[in-house]
Amino acid sequence: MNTNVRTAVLTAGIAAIVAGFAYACRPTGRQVLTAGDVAGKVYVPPGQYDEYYAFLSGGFNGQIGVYGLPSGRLLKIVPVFSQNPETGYGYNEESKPMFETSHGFVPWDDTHHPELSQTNGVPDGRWLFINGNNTPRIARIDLTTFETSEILEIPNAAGGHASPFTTPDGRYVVSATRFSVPVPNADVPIETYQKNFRGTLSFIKADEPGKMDIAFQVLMPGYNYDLGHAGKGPSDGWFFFTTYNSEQAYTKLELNASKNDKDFIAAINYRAMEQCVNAGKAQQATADYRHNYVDPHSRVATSTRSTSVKMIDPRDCPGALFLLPTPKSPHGVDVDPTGEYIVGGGKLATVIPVHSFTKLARAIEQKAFDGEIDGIPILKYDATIAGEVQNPGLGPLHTEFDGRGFAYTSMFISSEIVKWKLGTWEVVDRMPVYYSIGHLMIPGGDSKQPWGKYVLAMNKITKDRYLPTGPELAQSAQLIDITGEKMKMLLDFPTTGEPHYAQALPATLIKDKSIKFHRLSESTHPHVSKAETEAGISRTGKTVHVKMVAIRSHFTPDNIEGVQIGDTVLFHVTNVEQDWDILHGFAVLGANNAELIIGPGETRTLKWVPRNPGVYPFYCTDFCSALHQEMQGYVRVSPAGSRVPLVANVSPRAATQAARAQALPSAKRVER
Ligand code: RUQ
Ligand code: CUA
Repeated sequence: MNTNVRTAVLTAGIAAIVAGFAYACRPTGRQVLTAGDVAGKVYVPPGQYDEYYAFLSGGFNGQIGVYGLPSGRLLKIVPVFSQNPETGYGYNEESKPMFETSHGFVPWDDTHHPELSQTNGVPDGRWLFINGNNTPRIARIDLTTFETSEILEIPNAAGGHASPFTTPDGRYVVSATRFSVPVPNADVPIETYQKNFRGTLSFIKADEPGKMDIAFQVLMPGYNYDLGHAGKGPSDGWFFFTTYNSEQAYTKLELNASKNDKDFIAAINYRAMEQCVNAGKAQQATADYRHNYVDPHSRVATSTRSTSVKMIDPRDCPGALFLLPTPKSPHGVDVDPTGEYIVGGGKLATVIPVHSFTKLARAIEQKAFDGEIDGIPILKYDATIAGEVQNPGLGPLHTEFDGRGFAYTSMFISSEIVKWKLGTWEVVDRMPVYYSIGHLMIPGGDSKQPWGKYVLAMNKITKDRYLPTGPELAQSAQLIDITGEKMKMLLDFPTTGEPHYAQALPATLIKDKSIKFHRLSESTHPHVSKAETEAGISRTGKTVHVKMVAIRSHFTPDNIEGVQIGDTVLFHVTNVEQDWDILHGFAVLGANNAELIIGPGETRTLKWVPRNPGVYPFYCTDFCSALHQEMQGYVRVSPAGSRVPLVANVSPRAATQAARAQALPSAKRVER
């Protein structure tokens, strides 16, 4: 058979397998625990807490779902790359800059990989990072507030998929381009792919809030880059990335990127690369990217533009980058807790290949090379491979570890989790999952110290597992007990969006650091009202600023007159409550962009451009108190040029101040 025919047969075969397996496998053979046993293991009695926080990517909804484990209860949605009406994120004026990119305002992206910050290779509960896949970005979520506090755009990249995996010392998170593109991007024929298209690996400084930035980028061959993980222990200082499409196809990748028996894991000694960069071996390359950051005191986001990065060609740093042949179109690359084993997930491979770091280091020393690509030496497969897990199932994707010497690999095509032993490579258990598992997650399961009590399966297809809800069903997670020799299925629970990957850690590492309210006394918001006496109204040209206070159960002011057609009204509403979980909302009839939700001690701004004269009510949208329904007010809007004076019923002191501030502009207006 020539290669094309063989590939076609293989692809057809895979398609048939996918179709056959994807949802045909109902529970078979396996002893399922009785309902009573299982219920006891996932039951969290009313008033008690879950043992773990789990952070599940929301996939195409651009958010993160925070769940308690083992109950599977949804605790919160943290909006990251998508506007969210539940919090007003991306609608209120303070948070809009978080969506600024070199392409303008991008309020919806695709999240894939949550990654907890680590100290000494162990999740520390300070931050969570997650990637935006489409317009490549990385966000930092502050785990004291469960809010997105920082977003960095990744330039010279297209599709930030292998991202944002962290180094054990927390200095860097990474992002590798999924799609190769011209670097810098340029108008070239697509058929010049091999000549003009390149990949980049980005190392991003991540250990200081507010200071995320590209430390350096590494120029790579024009492949697709899929996933990455840092070395640890003996392999600390190295980073491993999977590549596929080493064929460098640019059309019908399904076929044309599945020809080679092996693609590569790129192994990069990033400390050596860093030294080369510091020694001036990198070029200053043009770039265009944004860094968006929420000031912790004003809670106002700003967006800053940068226009260059340090870019290094591996040829200028010999000995820092190698390619490890790995079968076949590998997807995941996972490093075991000891740091010795590097597991590839060859989605079209029939084995799970495991490289040894010791052998890798020796192979480099002995120059056991098999040619090179763009100056990057290719190591001999036999020189680095530690073993292959035989007959693991079909479609190995991702591997996590329990810290007791076992690995768990998700098998997409055969819809199962396979447990195998590190070192002997023997399969010791299998658990069917429903259906078509992508990632799996053990709390701390990609770190030096897994809390190996559960594995969570995150499945792409739900089919018949829940009550039908039309053509689109909830995505699905399944919780499995891994404390015994055999895995035990405990729980199905639906998830929001597509939970590509997740991270989890013991709740004790986070829960006591959670902030209960923002201190009003520390607010530096330019339009804060720290007391009702500071509320008021003022006009600058055609902009009306309303400084408003929300407190149980009224707004100050609650009646506003003198707004005219042609004005832009900015309601700066401060929730002056200093109490946990007391939020207020603000909605005004006809506002196009949003409502507000205002946390205790916070100031949020709603922009409103009234279109017709009339009287418009506003009210609190968050049921805050017994008299929540009384929490309302009116704005009177008059025609342009009207003589209705600008007034708001605030406290007498505030009213005098406002009148003084108004004296000039309103006199002018009367003359018009
Ligand atoms: S991926 S299903 Cu986007 Cu992490 Cu593997
Ligand atoms: Cu304030 Cu309801």
